[in-house]
Amino acid sequence: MMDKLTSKMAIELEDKHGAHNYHPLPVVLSKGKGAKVWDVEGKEYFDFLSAYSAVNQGHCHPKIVKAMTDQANTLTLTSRAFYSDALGVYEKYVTEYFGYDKILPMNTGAEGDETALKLCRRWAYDVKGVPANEAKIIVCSDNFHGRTITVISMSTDPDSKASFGPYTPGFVVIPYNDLDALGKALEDPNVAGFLVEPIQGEAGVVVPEEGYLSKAYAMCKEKNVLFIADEVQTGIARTGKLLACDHENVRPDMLILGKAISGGVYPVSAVLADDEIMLTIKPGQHGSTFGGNPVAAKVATAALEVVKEEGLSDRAEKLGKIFRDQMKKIDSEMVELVRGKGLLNAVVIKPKNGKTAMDVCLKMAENGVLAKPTHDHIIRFAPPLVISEEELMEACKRIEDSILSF
Ligand code: IF1
Repeated sequence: MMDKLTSKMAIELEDKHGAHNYHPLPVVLSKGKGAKVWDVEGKEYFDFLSAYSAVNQGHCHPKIVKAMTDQANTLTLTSRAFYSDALGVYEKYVTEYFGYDKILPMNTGAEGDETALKLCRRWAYDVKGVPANEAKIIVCSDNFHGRTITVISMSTDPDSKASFGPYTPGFVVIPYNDLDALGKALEDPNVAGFLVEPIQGEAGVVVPEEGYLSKAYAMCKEKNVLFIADEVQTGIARTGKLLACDHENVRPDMLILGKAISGGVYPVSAVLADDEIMLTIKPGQHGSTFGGNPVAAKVATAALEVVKEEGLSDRAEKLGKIFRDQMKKIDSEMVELVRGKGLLNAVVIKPKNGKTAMDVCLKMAENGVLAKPTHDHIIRFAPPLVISEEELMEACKRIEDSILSF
């Protein structure tokens, strides 16, 4: 019988036997419930990362877990070589939920983005009439859309991109939140789509100016270019609306979802679009072994029901305002800037006496709040949307104590 696993042992196992493609905080989690997680030694934390906004409904939500276990005991996977009694029912639910003709179900966010890129190119050739292999897709600098070779071909982040060439061609990079640059790029008749995050998550929760999304959408429509929203991180109530695009009443031509569409219980992603776009892909031209499997269908249905039943969008809106107010009250020159929407927020940390955002995160972990810096000086704060107001206030106090300790 192996000795009881300690945090130290768990870290050594991962270091010895796992690829070193991450450098985690030295915290070994073993239990989660709601807005809280516990490490191997039983220490309790408020989770302010939510697995990068995948656990919006809270850890191990009973309704979502039950949906998974019930289906897992019935039928887990059929492949799409056959129909299943779960997929069509889910497809009807989710297309009506978001207001689109059809869904193409996949598993990870990156697969969702790849699927949207393929649909956009296919639409370019079959509908818009762009010459074969000439389709261009506009993306923004500092984007994050996943880790596959084509997706990193669109990236401007050396960590994501360097030394993985040769890259997929056909992408035009413009600055984020810059309508003039978009206008110029749209002059090219071979442009088929504009792929954009409504708020740039990995870039450090960069919120564009009011009106950016609606004006960008209108400019794309004028040039018969598809507006493609990557809501993998900003979707599913995270920013205070069901979708971040809803803040500007923009209905993307293609909507990419992932992460919290399953409440963090199971890998589920999706592309939603109307028939003119979706039906350009014919049988045998795209797919995936697990895409649209019965467990994914039941889990995603339960996760989306929870969003409505528990009013998670309104919670995110209300609690997000409280969070930003609390952060702005912290009397420390380390707090340079607070920004975000709903419960997707970031604090830009000004180093003090050599102490950086990472030191703040390590101190916060000691004080029972988990978060991780993105790009050196920015701490992203994204708790589960089910966090209570008193839990949020307690966490804010711990964050303040951590920052004031320097
Ligand atoms: C990692 C970042 C966040 C995403 C958007 C697609 C995907 C993601 C807007 C791909 C995924 C994750 C990936 C994870 C860490 C996390 C992340 F730091 F990498 F950039 F959230 F900001 N579109 N984001 O945010 O979805 O294939 O991962 O399911 O790779 O370290 P995925």
